Amino acid sequence: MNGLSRRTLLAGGAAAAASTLLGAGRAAAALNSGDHVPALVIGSGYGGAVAALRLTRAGVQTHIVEMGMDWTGQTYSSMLEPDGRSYWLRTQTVQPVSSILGIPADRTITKYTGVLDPETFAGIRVYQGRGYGGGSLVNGGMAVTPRRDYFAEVLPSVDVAAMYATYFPRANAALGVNHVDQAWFETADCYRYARVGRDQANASGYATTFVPNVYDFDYMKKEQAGTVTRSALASEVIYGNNHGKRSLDKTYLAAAAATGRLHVTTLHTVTAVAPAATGGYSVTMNQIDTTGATVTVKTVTADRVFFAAGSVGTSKLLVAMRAQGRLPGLSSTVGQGWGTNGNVMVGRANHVWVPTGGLQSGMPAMGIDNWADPAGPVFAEIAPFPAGTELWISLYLAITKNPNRARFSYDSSTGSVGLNWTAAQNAPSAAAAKRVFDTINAAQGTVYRTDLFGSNKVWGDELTYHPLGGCVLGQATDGYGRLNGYPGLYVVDGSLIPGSIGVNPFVTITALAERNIEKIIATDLA
Ligand code: FAE
Repeated sequence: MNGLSRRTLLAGGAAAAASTLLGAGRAAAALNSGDHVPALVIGSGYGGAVAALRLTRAGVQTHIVEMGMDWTGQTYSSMLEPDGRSYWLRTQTVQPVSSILGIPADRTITKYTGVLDPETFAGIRVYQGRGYGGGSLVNGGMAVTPRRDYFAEVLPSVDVAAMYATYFPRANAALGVNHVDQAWFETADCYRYARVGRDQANASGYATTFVPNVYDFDYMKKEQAGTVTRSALASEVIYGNNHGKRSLDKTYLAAAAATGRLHVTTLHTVTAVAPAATGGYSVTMNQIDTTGATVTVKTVTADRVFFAAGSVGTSKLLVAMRAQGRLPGLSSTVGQGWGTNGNVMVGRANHVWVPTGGLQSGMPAMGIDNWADPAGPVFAEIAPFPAGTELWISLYLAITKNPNRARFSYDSSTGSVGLNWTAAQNAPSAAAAKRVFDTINAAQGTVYRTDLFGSNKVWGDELTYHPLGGCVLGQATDGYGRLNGYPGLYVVDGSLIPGSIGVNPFVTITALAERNIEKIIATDLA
């Protein structure tokens, strides 16, 4: 119980009482210095959204603090003509595919609190979403439940039967996961690239599988038919979708808001969490403007704090708090066990008589499943290259079983947190992917593109879309995400998963959060 009853939580605090509610049920008032709240969630991605929904439904006044913007009522920038809205506080784009035919892809933009952040460490660029909805705003929507045996291998302390009977179905339902109409897929122009990728893989002896998505496939059908405004078919994806996508702001977060107990403070970056003299935790945050400048610094207190800042955000914050002596009792394993989910990108050049389509849906619908191959498990998403013109390129984001891990550490001279992943650690990912794509190239008589990730470079191995770990379940926390030694502090996001899950990760992050928050509400908040 940690000395706090549900009645206290229900009573809320001054901030909760002072908030006015918008039509959607979300409180308009941002947090102010001195506020005391029952539950504060740092970040509004998958882990944060699950915590917010389940806490509010349990009657708890819940405050989300999110460093990015609330994009409700705003528009995202075009993928082909990116502007400041596309990147987080950058004056130049940092496109995952950095060049084509020797021509650099990046362009100058206005510095703004845009939606995609390619956070750059010494040996890896980690792409993350910034905004109310976290990664759901920028991701490809691929909603994949992991292989049961690999989930059990990665998280052996978790009851696998309960995950697959209860929490994965719960997550898939709440996320609005849907399946492409397979008959339509076979004829739709926008999925020619996926059919080409599938047929070439099958002809080389590899199995393929349809991949569910949170993008509304009925909406996409209408896009193809020309009866609605295009989004996935207008090359929109990594800078946000203006239509069609069931991002978290439209699913979990909207449902939490509908309880009338959700309070959201955006453009605020949490910088410190420490025990408060009066009990609970003191949480310090910088309110920023859209140039990234700090407008004011606020400190509030919270009875419970849920870390949902993502694998990188949560790990960085906790490692800094331990090093600065604010949470000195955190486990030495906080900051460890970080990995890239084995991500590596690669492009193949098709023959001129094998077009991949000038119109390509930004939402992938098909994957090559070679995970069962013990010599080098690979699950490769057949990715779009939505340049708006025929390029004859097959692009893939391969997920591999890369055993390498890295750790975050605090640099007291700069006050920043670094990550010691090295470029060499991606070698097993490229090696596993090479076996598959060498075979496909040999069967097709094709070659790799060597111009997409730098000059004369085959592998897009300096980036990841799938940061995982840094605060591993059962090591840095107990078996449900409680931070050891600090009652009332919880981790609920992708940092709990130790570096790899074998498929695109957000369904797993969501389902694990569902499992953990159910236990926490039942035992700590009863
Ligand atoms: P996340 O969604 O990153 O949310 C963390 C939130 O915390 C963000 O909104 C941050 O702005 C916020 N934050 C961070 N630090 C602070 C702070 N100090 N104070 C306040 N707020 C803070 O975390 N996964 C799939 O399963 N399928 C896909 O198709 C897929 N495609 C992807 C495509 C791209 C381009 C990218 C970047 C990712 C993709 N992912 C995909 C990965 C997926 O989006 C990611 O695993 C989840 O978003 C991680 O969820 P978390 O809740 O851990």
